[in-house]
Amino acid sequence: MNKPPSVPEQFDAVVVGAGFAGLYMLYRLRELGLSVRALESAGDVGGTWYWNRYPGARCDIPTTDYAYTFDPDLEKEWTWSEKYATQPEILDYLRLVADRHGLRSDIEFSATVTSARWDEPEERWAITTSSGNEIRCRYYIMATGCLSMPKSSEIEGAGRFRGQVYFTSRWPHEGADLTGQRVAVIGTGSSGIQSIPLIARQASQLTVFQRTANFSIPAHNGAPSADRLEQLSEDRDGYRHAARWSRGGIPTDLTDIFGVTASEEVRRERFEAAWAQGELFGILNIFADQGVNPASNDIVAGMIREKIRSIVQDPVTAEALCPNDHYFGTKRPCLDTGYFETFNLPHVRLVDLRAQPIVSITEDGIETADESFGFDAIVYATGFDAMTGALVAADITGRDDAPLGEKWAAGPSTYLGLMTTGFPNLFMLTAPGSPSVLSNMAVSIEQHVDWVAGCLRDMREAGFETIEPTALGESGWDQHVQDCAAITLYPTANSWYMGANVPGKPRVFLPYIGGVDAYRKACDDVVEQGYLGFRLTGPGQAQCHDGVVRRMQPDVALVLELLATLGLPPMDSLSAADARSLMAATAVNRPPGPEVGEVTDGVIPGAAGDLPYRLYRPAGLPEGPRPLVVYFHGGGWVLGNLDSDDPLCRDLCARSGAVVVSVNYRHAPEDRFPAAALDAFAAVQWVAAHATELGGIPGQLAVAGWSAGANIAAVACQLARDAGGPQISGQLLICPVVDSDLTRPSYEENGDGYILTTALMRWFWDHYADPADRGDPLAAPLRGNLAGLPPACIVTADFDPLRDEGVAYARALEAAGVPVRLTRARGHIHTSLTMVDLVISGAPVRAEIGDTLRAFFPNAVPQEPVS
Ligand code: NA7
Repeated sequence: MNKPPSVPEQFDAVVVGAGFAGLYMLYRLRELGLSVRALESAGDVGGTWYWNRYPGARCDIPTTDYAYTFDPDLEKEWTWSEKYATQPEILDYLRLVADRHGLRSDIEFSATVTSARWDEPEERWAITTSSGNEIRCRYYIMATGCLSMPKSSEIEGAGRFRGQVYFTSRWPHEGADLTGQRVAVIGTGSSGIQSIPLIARQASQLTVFQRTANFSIPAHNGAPSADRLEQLSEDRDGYRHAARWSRGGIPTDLTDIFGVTASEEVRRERFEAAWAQGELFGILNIFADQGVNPASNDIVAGMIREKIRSIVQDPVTAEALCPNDHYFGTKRPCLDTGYFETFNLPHVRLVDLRAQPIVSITEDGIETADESFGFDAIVYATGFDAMTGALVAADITGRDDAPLGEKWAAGPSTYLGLMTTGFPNLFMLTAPGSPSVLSNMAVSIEQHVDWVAGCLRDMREAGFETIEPTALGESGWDQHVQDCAAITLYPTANSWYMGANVPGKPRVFLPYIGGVDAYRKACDDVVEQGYLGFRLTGPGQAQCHDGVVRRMQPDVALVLELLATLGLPPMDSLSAADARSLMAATAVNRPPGPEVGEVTDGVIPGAAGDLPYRLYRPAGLPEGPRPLVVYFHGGGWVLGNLDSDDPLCRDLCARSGAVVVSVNYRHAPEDRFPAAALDAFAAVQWVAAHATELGGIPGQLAVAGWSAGANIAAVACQLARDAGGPQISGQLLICPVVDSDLTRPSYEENGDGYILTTALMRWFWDHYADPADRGDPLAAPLRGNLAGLPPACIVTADFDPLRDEGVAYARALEAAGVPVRLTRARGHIHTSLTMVDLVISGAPVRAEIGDTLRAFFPNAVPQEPVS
């Protein structure tokens, strides 16, 4: 196979790696009729399953699902012997696949890629290998795995030890006989937890050095799950389809039970069932909110700790084995066979490195802050430079001689976890920004390989030869990946998902947590939209449909999906009474919002009769008067009441430290324009006049509102200015209605599908004001005199029909000399910010609003914002 370096071999494609991903990629490229060379540094196929030969190494996804599905005959012929297969069995499986499809003839083994350089004029990759060969190819595909680059040992003195040294990730092929030896294992991730019980069987003494206690549940290994086998035999295609469109790559009925609201009995029942089942996606699916809500997560974590305490006899050891520094699931949980039980053996000891850190490895063993240990062998189960390690180490240089490592110095950036700008025709399978390690890898690998193969086929058919993401497409995807992570608890942990296990590695959440199903849909949408966010070129032609494939906040998208399944009638098709009932019904099970110190209801005189109000006093603040915020609810002047915006008012109160007075006003069509606006002004006047008795600071008064409530708040500010009082410190207008012109572009772009529709807005106006009145500044404050108004905070949402008029009001206020803070709720809809604790991604925007409210009152006692 070797050729003199002066005559580079030419291929259409080079694939690096012959593990699960590389083998299937090779298969698909050959199927396309491309010439392909696969380069594999190991002596055989298998990837992860070639290297990780430590005792106890097994998959942690059930074998019924941890397999290729592209070859139906193989599926029928191959039978896994266990629920979780051992490394040798999985390696046998991959060898069989390679042989069955004659893949070995295109694989060069023991060939490590030393560099790859994009040759711009030739539009080809120039690849060199450890044997000095140069290979040239059009398409360069990294199938190098997510956990393939072992973390180098950063422990002081690691090279000094004179006994045997083993790495779980590079276990000797001939095995290691530890019989009668004094063995140390450093690391209690999956590799440590799987190997420790088996090493304990051989060692005369086993000392486990634990830096972080890890969550693990019993695998209950044995025969493959009868239930899954039955489902497969009944409808294999249906089962595989369900896996491809599932959250994690295994068919799972996602629960809608919330941990925080479930009864103790339901909690226990669900936990015990998951514990008995022994599957990762089961224990991660006890409650719908366990990945996002600390209180729900604590319920699961607490139950696992109970189990650990019930297994481990020595209470001190049990306590040290109980994880308590991260939320359950935020570091990869483990499946074990007798792990915790191992610590009941007399010759096994746990050393808690939090209590006595390792000072150094010595010639004879390990020295901690408290003790010196002598060992015959040290086993490092210290993990990997995950997800980016193997890619960066492969010395890839793209356009303008820019190395990938430099581009990713502050964290990886990819489009769809498949490609990255500046590196044309470089495909990365299961790279950062794709579900990969958070999913069943077998399903994710097949999806990535199929996407790449489909892309190359499409390019060939259209006559394109290069493909590269655009900067916009890629930055949009990076943002989406981080948005998805930000609403979960995952970024809080020092995990390898965050790069936190490797000293100096940037702290960025690496995989895509939005789900295999959502991810597959995004990849498909990109193709359907003409390779959105990619630039393609070929002889005499180029194509670029630039754009961002997912701009909406992921939890907002989930809310919209859920609403769509309810099949509710459009509000604008209902009577006002029915619309009010519908609004009340949809609010029934929503989260209540944060606790505040005190909530009292009362009545104030309005412009034409009493107006109910609800007052929220902040908790935990020093006694004494606080600034006041008069708040008006949304609902198009037709809907809404004190209850409808209760969670938002609690949130505003908690974040701002102000007393919030939410006031009802007369609604249309019973009381049409200008009743609501006049009530609002009357309410502001009354609250200002009664500031002291409401617990407020006289002269420190802001007005606020959402939607139509923001409309009347803005009008009240204009009326107060004209009337010479009361003095208003600031106006907070959240997604305000400020004009009756429904032709701005946002009414077109966001006119349908985002809860508030253009049709509904029209319905609201029809109920509220005659066409002749709609230009009156009391209805459309944008058309009024804006000079001398109080400082404003205007919040607009990207997917709101009202977005553009909010921006227009901000600009107009600024032009009139009014200080304005325009806050953009990126990726949000009109109702997002009111959905407290439901649309979690709204929290940072509400935090910003809280800051602005506090800034309206510079003389008030400064208060800590709620987190
Ligand atoms: P992991 O899960 O990264 O576990 C590595 C373990 O080694 C973990 O307990 C680490 O503690 C520990 N570690 C790492 N560096 C040190 C040092 N310097 N001193 C002491 N302890 C250390 O790797 P695995 O190989 O077990 O599993 C990887 C994945 O493979 C697994 O998630 C499955 O998906 C399959 P830390 O938690 O960082 O404090």
